[in-house]
Amino acid sequence: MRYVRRLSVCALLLSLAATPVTQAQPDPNYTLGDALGDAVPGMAGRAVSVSLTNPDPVCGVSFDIVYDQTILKPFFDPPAGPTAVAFELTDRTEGDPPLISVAMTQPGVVSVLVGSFTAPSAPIPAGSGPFIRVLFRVAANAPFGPSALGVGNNCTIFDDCNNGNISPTCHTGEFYVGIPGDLDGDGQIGTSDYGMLLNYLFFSGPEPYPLNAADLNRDCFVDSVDLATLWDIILPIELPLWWGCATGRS
Ligand SMILES: [Ca+2]
Ligand SMILES: [Ca+2]
Repeated sequence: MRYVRRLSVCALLLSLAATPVTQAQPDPNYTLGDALGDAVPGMAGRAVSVSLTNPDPVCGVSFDIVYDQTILKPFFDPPAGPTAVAFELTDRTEGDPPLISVAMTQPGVVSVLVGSFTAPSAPIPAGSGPFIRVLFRVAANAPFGPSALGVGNNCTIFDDCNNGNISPTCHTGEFYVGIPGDLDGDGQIGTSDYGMLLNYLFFSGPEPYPLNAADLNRDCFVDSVDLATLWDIILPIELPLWWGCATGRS
């Protein structure tokens, strides 16, 4: 069973104040960010995954996710506090339970802190990939297309749990609001989307983006079933039935 201790926002601020951030050139070997998510308008509880690359184990990380308020709203977790935002851990952070604070600290900003801060513990092992997923809901009137997810403010890696900080290279990501079946992002569902999926599945063509737009039966796989489903959707749109002109049996 997953065990997670939450920090209050006050504890978060106190811990950050007690841990002076070293102003240094970003280290290209350590990266934080690449926040990615996708959904259709009105969808709730959609995960924005945030990635971390660290060649050595680290004690923790802190960063802000800056999002477009007209498109995204935090998916709150009321039992954890009035501004607490729901999140999920990944395999990278589940092994050694860290302290976690995920909270909306101002409109348009969710602040995240993950770490133990008790030397010599190092809860995040060396590796690369998503380490936390923060949940949002998508506005019902969100426009289609990408919007930036900034990861920059307070972007810090806590190296050795003893005030040893690293300035990582911080990468901005994006949230994509899409239409199921629109795989080329032109806002329409048509034969070009079918061709793209056919090419991807059988001819090593480029991967549709976002890939979730191609999982039309929501079984978490993209395969020939989705291709057939897409054709069923396209057929009545692109090939309307015609009134015939027959005069007898051929
Ligand atoms: Ca399209
Ligand atoms: Ca599928």
